[in-house]
Amino acid sequence: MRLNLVRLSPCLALVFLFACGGNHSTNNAATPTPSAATGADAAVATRTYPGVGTVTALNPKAPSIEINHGDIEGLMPAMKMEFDVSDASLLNGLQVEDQIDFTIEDRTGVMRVIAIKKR
Ligand SMILES: [Cu+2]
Repeated sequence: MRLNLVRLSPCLALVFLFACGGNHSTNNAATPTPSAATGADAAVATRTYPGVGTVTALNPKAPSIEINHGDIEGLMPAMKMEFDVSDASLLNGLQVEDQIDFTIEDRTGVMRVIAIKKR
């Protein structure tokens, strides 16, 4: 029994890694800017992406926002997901169901929303 478990766990770890590979954040890490992203530069490479979507939840305490968003070219397909926001004040005046334009900052795979505008 014990031997079986020991042999299984690395396999399970791999399974989880591959499962996570479907996540868009892994894609980001795999597509650094070809020219500038080497060494220390890669660690601070920051890109921004425009998005459009519908607010599905607001969490000013995190602060974070859940958005049902459309395709974000070069970053991820349409989905509903939660984003950290750079400042809780970005959520001021927003309500669930609001249509928004927003900007995602992607810092080497760490994403957060840095701007939100109601449509
Ligand atoms: Cu997403």
